[in-house]
Amino acid sequence: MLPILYSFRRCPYAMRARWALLQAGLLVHWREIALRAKPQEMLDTSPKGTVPVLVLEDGTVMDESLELMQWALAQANPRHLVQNDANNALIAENDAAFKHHLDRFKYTDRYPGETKESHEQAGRCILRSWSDRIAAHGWLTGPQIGIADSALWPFVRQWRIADPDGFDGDASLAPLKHWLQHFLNSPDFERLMQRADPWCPGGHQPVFPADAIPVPLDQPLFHLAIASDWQAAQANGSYCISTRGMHLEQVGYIHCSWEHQVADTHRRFYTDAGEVLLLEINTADVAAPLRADASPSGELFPHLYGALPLQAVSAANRYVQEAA
Ligand SMILES: N[C@@H](CCC(=O)N[C@@H](CS)C(=O)NCC(=O)O)C(=O)O
Repeated sequence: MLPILYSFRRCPYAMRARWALLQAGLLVHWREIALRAKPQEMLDTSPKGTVPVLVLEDGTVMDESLELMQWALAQANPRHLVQNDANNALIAENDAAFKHHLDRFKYTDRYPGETKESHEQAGRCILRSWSDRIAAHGWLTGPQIGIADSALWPFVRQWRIADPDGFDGDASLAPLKHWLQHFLNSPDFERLMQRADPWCPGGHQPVFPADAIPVPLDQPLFHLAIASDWQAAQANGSYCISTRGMHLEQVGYIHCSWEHQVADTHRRFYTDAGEVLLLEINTADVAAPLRADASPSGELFPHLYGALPLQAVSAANRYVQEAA
């Protein structure tokens, strides 16, 4: 049984929650809702009536997006998103001051007595402070991506949608624009914005992400490893190479194959790689989440969203390419 996620496609809080679920390699039953007609099941679970809401198998309910992000990253944080006070302070600034100005800038007519200009100015002032941080450090709170980066970009996107010319034309926001583009260009953005019809009890129950499936645990997984990488892992205690020349932290997961996919994976990426080992992975000994995600061709491949413990590898034999 998977956790249940009540979500709304364009809600920035739900977007950041879905982003964290994607990063952590998790799969959930996806109940897309219409804000004007919230399902009674959701209100019974969380009477405050906001999305996102995540309901775990044991009945635990999380109905604050930040709580949900933190829970997801506690399951797996393969890109090592930084979580510290500086990140929390920025999220607090976004959720209070920036959201306040964003709403009044975007929907001024819903707030009698407010002027668009004052909120534009105040919102831009916050955006500039974030842009300055990115210019100085690379990410909002330092040289490494943090939970604040992942939590804020859907709100910055909303601001830009409300005022694309003002946002793009403001030279002081150039670092922020570039930062936003990083998220929008990521393949995860498309997955995050997949559409689903509003859920109704007894109706079709899709999963999120819609192009993924759970990895069956009754069959081994395989991973082709450069022999020297596998030797280095013996000293480190775990293996953290995603695929040839790429680290787990860069990619976000370790590429694996089912048995029938190994030969083709070798042919495509490893023929000139020197000594290559075929690791056979016992899924029962893997702690990090496993999820099978669609590759660009549509073929599903199993992915491990964390380090591969050495004891989960039941065999590591030299891979000999099959005769063509
Ligand atoms: N603090 C909540 C805020 C969530 C929130 O306000 N979501 C909006 C949608 S973007 C909502 O559900 N509003 C209820 C409504 O419009 O009826 C969180 O972080 O999850």
